[in-house]
Formats: sequence, C-alpha cells, structure tokens
Amino acid sequence: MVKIALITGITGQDGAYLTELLLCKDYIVHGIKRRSSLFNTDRIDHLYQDPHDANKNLILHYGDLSDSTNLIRIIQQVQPDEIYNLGAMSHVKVSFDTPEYTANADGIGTLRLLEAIRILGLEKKTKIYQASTSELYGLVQAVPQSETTPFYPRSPYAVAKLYAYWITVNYREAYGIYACNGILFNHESPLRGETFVTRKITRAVAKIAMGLQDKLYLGNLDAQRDWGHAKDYVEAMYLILQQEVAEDYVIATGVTTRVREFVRLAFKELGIEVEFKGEGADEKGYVVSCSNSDFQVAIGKEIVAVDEKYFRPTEVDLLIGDPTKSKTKLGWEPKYDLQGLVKEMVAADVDLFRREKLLEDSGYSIKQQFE
Ligand code: NDP
Ligand code: GDR
Repeated sequence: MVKIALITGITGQDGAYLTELLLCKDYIVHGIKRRSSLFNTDRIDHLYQDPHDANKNLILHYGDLSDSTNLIRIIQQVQPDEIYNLGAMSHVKVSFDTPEYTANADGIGTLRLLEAIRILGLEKKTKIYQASTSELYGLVQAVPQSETTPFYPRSPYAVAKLYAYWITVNYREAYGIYACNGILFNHESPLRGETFVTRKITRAVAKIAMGLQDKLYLGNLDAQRDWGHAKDYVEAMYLILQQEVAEDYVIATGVTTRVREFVRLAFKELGIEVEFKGEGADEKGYVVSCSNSDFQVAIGKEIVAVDEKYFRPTEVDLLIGDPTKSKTKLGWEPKYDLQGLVKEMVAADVDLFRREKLLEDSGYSIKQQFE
C-alpha cells in the first residue's frame, strides 16, 4: 500500500528535506504552502512536478494554519496516513514582535489539525507528528535536557509551542490518536533561513572572504546550542511515526557549542583565524591570520561586532540534549557532526556568493535586507 503524507510547512528547511526523504520511500506527498506575493517554493523547486501530469507524487495545496476550514478540507481530500506539522512562525526573536500571530499559527494551528482529524473521524487512520522544540526547556532547569526535564519557556514562540506540545499529548490520551512530539534541538543546513544565527554567520563568512561584506553584527555570543544537521533530524521525524506506540522523543546530538565558537569554526573553514577580544556588548572579533590565498582579509581587521538590537528580552542560555531514548528506541543516530555541518554550510554559501560576485563584477548590484 502506498502511504500518503501531508506536510505543513513544506516550503521551509525541514519541509524540503522531509519531502525528499518521503519521496525516496515512495510516499505520495501532499504539502500546504502559503499564498505569497512572490514565489516561496525555492527549497522544493527541484522536486516540482507538472500539475497536469497524471502520476505525480508531490502535490501542493494553498493553505494556512490559521484557517481551520482550509485544513479540514485539505485533510478530507487527502486522507493522509501521516501528517507532519512543521508549519510555524519559527523565529524566536520575531515572536516577541508578533506574539499573537505566533500563538495562533504555532499553538492553535496544532489544535486545528488535531480537531480536523477528530471531525473527519480519522483518529484510527491518521498519525500526526508535532514539531516541538528544545526552546520549551528555556530557562535552564537541568542539563542535559531529556524527555523528563521540566519546561520553562522564555519567548512567545516557546509558549505557543508549549500549548502545541500539551494539546498533542492530550489528544493522544483523550482520543487515542497516534500523535507524537519530536522535541528537536537546533538543526541547520544550507537551506536554513538566512536570519537564524548559523546561516547568518556562514553567509557573512563567505561574503567577508570575498569582499562583499565588511563586518558581521551579532547579538549574544555566549548562547550555547546543540546544533545538528536537518537531514539527520527529518529521519527522526519519520521514525517517530513508524513505532508501535505513540511517544515523545528528544532529538539532539548531545554536544553544545557557543555562538562565538561557531563563528570561529566557520571562518576557519576558509583559512581565516579569528580572535575575540573585549566583553559583552564591546566584544569584537579580529583577523589573526589568513592562510587561504583565494580569500585575503587584512590581518587585524575587525570583522565581528556585537549589536544589542539582536539581544532577546529573555534569552535561552544553554541547550544540550540527551538523545538516549531516541538512540535506544528509534535506533536513531546523527550522521553529521558540527564540523561536517559547518563545512557544508560554508561551502554552499561560498558557492552562492561566487555567483553574486560575478554579477557585481559585471556591474549588477544585488541588495538584500537580512536582519
Ligand atoms: P522554517 O521557518 O524554515 O519553515 C517554516 C514553515 O512554516 C515554512 O514553510 C512557512 O511558510 C510555514 N508557515 C509559517 N507560518 C505558517 C502558517 N501560518 N500556516 C502555514 N504554514 C506556515 O522552519 P524549519 O523548517 O526550521 O522548522 C520546521 C518546524 O520545526 C517549525 O515548526 C519549527 O518551529 C520547528 N523546529 C525547528 C527547529 C530548527 O532548529 N530548525 C528545532 C525545533 C523545532 P513560508 O515558507 O511561506 O514562510
Ligand atoms: P533559536 O535560533 O533562537 O535557538 O531558535 P537562532 O539561530 O535564531 O538563535 C540561536 C542563538 O544565537 C543567538 N544569537 C543570534 N541569533 C540570531 N538569530 N541572530 C543573531 O544575530 C544572533 N546573535 C546571537 C540567539 O540569541 C540565540 O541564543 C531556533 C529556531 O529554529 C526555532 O524555531 C527552534 O525551535 C529552535 O531553534 C530549537
């Protein structure tokens, strides 16, 4: 029997990798994309199939997690075996600017999907994966964080996700729906959104090395994150829905790294050694040496500085996950380490900006605003 999956957030980082994975496993994949004034399917364009083809196995539907009638109609039409709820306003800092919208999409959006399953009588057929997050742990209660560590959310995003976490557990217990939370720690890739810290760094590294950017401004350099690769983490999502019993799992590498160290590692990929001096908002990163003749940046040049506008009203200082349960029960193991992740991200951004440089050198100017 061919399985049918429905992915919300299919145009995002995880949506793209999960779609690739499920298509390789011969699923028919349906995805919900938002209407936008510009094309927003860049990450899945390589998987595009002409809607006029008879045997297509990737089908997109317009929709939004804030519209329950839309969700009910799509689920009724698709009759999915598995729903992966990846759609969300996923930027922690932005959630302080748009708290009500974030609660609606990230919190109530999950309820709308669960209710749709009930309303359509699909409790025994449709399994659902909820994209829960290490942000739930927030203010450090204990480390490493596992499935039993108490939650203490520190942003409107995390509070919305807390509701989504518990409503998923509640619908599993109340109605017997196969509904699971994957509590995923930060995961990155060349497809990561440009304003998350890792991608902001790898883009800046490539641009600074090529003379396309002067300096990288960051917020809290002391924050510690357990960073993995999105490709590994979508495997875990799939595995979570293939078990006998529906349960919640932490997905993490078990290794934590400071933002400052990520910066150092990323510049080092291009042979640029950076040293940090100063403290707090006055801390800066300087070039100490430059060993790659392709990328010459002046020794002593200040290339990293702190801008307080990137600080969050309440910060999550330390995340480090304990993936013992997922290793034991799911047999899940990450294939990438941090070094491999940084290498792949920097290489992809170098490739991207080589093309931009060619355009600039030919007299075209590309201005983009990323914050
Ligand atoms: P992205 O921000 O890359 O993708 C989010 C997706 O959600 C996009 O497709 C976006 O559409 C869509 N979306 C946003 N708002 C709505 C809405 N109202 N209705 C429908 N779709 C919407 O996130 P990631 O791929 O990185 O993350 C996937 C999920 O996992 C998210 O729920 C995130 O909160 C969660 N998560 C992520 C982690 C990570 O480290 N990446 C860790 C733990 C959890 P559009 O493209 O149009 O903007
Ligand atoms: P996070 O990811 O908030 O952990 O949420 P992000 O990359 O935005 O921040 C990580 C840490 O880096 C610090 N930081 C900066 N962050 C950004 N974005 N920009 C900066 O300039 C900067 N300087 C320092 C932050 O303060 C923070 O401590 C991500 C998202 O994918 C969520 O959706 C997901 O749930 C969690 O990971 C797990």
